Amino acid sequence: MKLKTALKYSDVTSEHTYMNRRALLAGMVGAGVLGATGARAQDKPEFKINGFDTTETPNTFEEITTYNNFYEFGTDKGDPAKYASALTTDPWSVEIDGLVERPGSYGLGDILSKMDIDERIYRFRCVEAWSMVIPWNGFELRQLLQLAGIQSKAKYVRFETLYRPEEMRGQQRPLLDWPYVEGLRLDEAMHPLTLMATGLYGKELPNQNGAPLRLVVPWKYGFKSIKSVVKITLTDKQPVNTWKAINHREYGFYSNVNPEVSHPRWTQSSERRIGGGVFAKRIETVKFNGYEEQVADLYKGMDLTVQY
Ligand SMILES: Nc1nc2c(c(=O)[nH]1)N[C@H]1C(S)=C(S)[C@@H](COP(=O)(O)O)O[C@H]1N2
Ligand SMILES: [Mo]
Repeated sequence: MKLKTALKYSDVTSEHTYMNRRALLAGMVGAGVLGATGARAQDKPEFKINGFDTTETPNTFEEITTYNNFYEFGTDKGDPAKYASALTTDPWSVEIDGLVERPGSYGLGDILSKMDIDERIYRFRCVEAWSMVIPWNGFELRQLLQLAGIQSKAKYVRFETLYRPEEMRGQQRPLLDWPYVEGLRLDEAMHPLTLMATGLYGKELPNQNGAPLRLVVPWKYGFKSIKSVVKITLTDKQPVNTWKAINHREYGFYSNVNPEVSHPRWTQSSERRIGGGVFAKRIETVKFNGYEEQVADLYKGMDLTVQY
């Protein structure tokens, strides 16, 4: 495993120091963003994307690992933290098949030995209108797809989560149509922002966050970021993703963060930043979750109110 970033969590002594060093690097301290009022209390999120990283203060490890959506372990936000330790994540392999040159079962250790592990401080926006800032570790999905070799007819990538009801107690009930499935268009999958996360805060990925390997697509609603991936299929047909299959009026295939397209049951124009406290004001939701400059080109000519 090769670590590319100069500043890693393991370089510093505490989460507090870590965040302040990140802020210093981002030039935020001088601007007073870390002052008493804090970015979380402001109406407009104040941030820049420097390279890959947002300049906002990351949520704490505690927040990121105790407020989760992972229906394989139950539907309450606290269920994954309570029950996901039952999941065996070693050994782990990923079946890569479909329109690839080298289909087969790829062991996780083998994959990791070939990937460049980076740190990415990403904004994360759930379709339920809450958000966090998460310091992930991981590698770009395109590196893995290139390892398998992409055939020229491939247009989409389909992902599948593990199905193991003995260890994933939520799968013993028909909460969703198991296994959880997600998909991306190939150009979205090849975008350098699209990450396969293997850790957070420089630590191994906790089970509740989708260990040992989960997708992270920061400009899309959180449900696209499928957890505990065991299968990746390149295909020429748009995959049917789990949430769209359940309710296609409420959840689409693209699922790009878009404040102009409301969910049928609530607005998507603002969000609640986790950790802000009960009195914190909601912050404005921004198009493509703040990554418009990086990804808008992927959707040129598309009507995003129709292809939501
Ligand atoms: N397999 C699987 N992946 C999943 C989910 C799930 O229930 N099962 N929930 C999704 C939703 S709705 C969100 S918001 C994010 C939550 O990721 P986090 O718990 O790491 O913040 O995971 C996504 N990936
Ligand atoms: Mo979500």
